[in-house]
Amino acid sequence: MYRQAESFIKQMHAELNIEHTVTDRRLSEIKAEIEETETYSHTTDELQYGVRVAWRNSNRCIGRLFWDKLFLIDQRHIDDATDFEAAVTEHIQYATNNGKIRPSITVFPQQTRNGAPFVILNDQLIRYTSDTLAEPVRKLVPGIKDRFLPIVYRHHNEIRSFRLPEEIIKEVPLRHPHYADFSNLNLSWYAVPIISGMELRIGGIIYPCAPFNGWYMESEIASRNLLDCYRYNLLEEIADSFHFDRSRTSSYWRDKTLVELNYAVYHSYKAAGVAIVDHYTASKQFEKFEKQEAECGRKVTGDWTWLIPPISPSLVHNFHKGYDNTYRDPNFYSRKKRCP
Ligand code: HEM
Ligand code: NRG
Repeated sequence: MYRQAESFIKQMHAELNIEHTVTDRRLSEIKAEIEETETYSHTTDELQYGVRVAWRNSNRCIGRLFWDKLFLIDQRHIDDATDFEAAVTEHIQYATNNGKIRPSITVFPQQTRNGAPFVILNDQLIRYTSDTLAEPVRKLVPGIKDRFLPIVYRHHNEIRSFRLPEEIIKEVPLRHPHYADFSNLNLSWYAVPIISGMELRIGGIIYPCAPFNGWYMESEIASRNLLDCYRYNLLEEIADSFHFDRSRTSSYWRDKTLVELNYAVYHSYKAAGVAIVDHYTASKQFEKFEKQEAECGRKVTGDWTWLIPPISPSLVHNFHKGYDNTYRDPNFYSRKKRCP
């Protein structure tokens, strides 16, 4: 634990040009705290810097240009279930900001030798009950009638759940500017993706409950959520709403549908005043991030299989280069394997 803390504090102080004497003082403080309590706690500044670097180190994320703008909501003091539910609700409201999405992270108490008071079992805070990915939560809470999943969480040793008030969940109706019949499908998607199934690790400390969000890239919704055969599987219905010729593969109806659906999602979010990025802009932003990191003398790590967009991948620069997929801390780690 001390060695991980030391490497984190040294990295932070070097990047922020903090004096050596301050570093030495902080390190001996941490050493004493670990000897006494088997752990230590971060100052607000350390947590602020730690969450931002965790985003910067997220190998699978194409949105990292804005890593140093991440907004921290420090809720490490919460131990009461009612306060916890209020804090989760507040995160959704603060982040949504009526469509002008604010990239944010709420950090709940860290893990100690007695475990941690809170863990969220949902993989995202907002998820439709009709989604195949809702299955693990539906098993835990049978008979859900709402459109959105309740939040299921562990408070110490007790599994609890609560409903989110629907009025705080912003959604976008999907329309196509040129294909009127597409709107007859009455499709919509929620505005803000808020990942709640990952744990955050900073300087040897584990935060098992630290939901975070940015905004969507259009292809996450259009190319994957709505079209994957194990998700909403809507390729044929959507192609028909565009009146494309599905009688032969060589009409390229699948590819045309994919492109027009990405176009529809992007313009629907724009029309609704909800932040979204297209895959070209995201990729350009990522290129800028790579240049910026090089200028700071840092190496960018990345997972090529996740960084390339699921539409026209070979038209963006990421496709044509390799990435080193080494994981560096601070970072976010998937907790899926251990969850029911
Ligand atoms: C993954 C975009 C903000 C951390 C991804 C993916 C995309 C993306 C497209 C791949 C998702 C997939 O294929 O399922 C963006 C955009 C953001 C943003 C456009 C806008 C600001 C953030 C923030 C954080 C973050 C604020 C953390 C503080 C991650 C992580 C993953 C990821 C950890 C991997 C998730 C996993 O393994 O399931 N991001 N992101 N991103 N992003 Fe971002
Ligand atoms: N593909 C998932 C969301 C994964 C993370 N994407 C982001 N993250 N944009 C989906 O719901 O489609 N973020 O923090 O903004």
